[in-house]
Amino acid sequence: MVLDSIKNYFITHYKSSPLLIKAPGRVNLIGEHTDYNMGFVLPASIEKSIYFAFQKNNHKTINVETIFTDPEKITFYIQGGCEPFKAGWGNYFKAIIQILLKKGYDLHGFDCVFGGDIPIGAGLSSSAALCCGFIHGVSQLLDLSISKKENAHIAQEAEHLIGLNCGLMDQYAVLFGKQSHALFLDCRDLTHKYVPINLKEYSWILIDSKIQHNLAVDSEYNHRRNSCERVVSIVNDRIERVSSLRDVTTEHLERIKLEVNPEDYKRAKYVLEENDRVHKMMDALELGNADLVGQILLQGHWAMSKDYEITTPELDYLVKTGEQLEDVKGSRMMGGGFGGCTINLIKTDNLENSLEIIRRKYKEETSIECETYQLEIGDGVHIL
Ligand code: GAF
Repeated sequence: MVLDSIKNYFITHYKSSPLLIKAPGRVNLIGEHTDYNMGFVLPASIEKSIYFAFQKNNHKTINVETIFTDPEKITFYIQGGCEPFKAGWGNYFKAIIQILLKKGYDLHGFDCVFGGDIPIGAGLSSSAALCCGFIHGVSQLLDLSISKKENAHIAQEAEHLIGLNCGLMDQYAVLFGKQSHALFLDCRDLTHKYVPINLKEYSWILIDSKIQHNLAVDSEYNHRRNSCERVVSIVNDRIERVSSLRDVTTEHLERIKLEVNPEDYKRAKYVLEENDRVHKMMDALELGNADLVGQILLQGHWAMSKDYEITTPELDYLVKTGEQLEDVKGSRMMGGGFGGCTINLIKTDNLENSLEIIRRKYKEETSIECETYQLEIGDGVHIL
């Protein structure tokens, strides 16, 4: 539906048949805040996406517009600079255009209309979809031959310019995702492999707490990263040369425990344990053991709640409610934190009943109507 609206709008207003790009959002099964610590993650690209329509123009300007959330048309100049704009999304395109120009890419001039159905601030990485989809579209339209790897790094740099010192999980999930599979990514050497995640008799369900986050504005995300970096630097000073938490062991942590501030210690310990959980999850999925998968989800959630301290009371309530239901094997908050969705593994038989209970209890507790979606895993960014 969104795609049709964009296509029709483009044809009516720009009088041509555009190049169309689909850029998915992502979920993450496990491995939260491990990417910038060079650890492991297990995300997947989803059907909910941002769609882009592109055409070249002869005006030496880049016109980007959306008719959906924050409708606005922004004009950027290929010599650099742009007209003043209000919409938050404009900052991402501004940053990307700046980076592409700095890298020496010739951007000629083009028009772009975009829009999508990824809920914003729901932990489904609409910003990575926005950045990676735009970069891919520009590259295809203008024959720039930007590889997926370079795309991921440009999109990450754009996030950093805007203020979120994120890792590369979201960009890799959005670019390399594959239908019906999760993507196991080693964030140090950026190698990946695909993992089937179908568990017989169970469904993966997303529950949107409707508490929206804006990680680039909340400084809490960057504070977590700083905590991890402080621990790495103490291990470096006191024990041995390490370049990230990936090289730090539990023995290292115990040896420096008295020298690190207790909060940083707790954060680092969480990251080490979360990396282990990614491997445990891979094993549990391979065994097709839904109980074990559920337990790992729950361990991950409560560690994020108590040690990394990035959940909210609403998300904790959703997870706790699921824990009381026999058919819910487990759930956890997903993404950077401070709002967004939980991912849940729920018995397919009687699924609607389980969801009904969760929706009702959540409403009673918080007065908020949560939204539930069946997880559909689609392919990474591609031309339509
Ligand atoms: C956000 C970031 F963008 C990712 O890089 C990752 O750190 C994630 O939070 C937490 O796992 O989505």
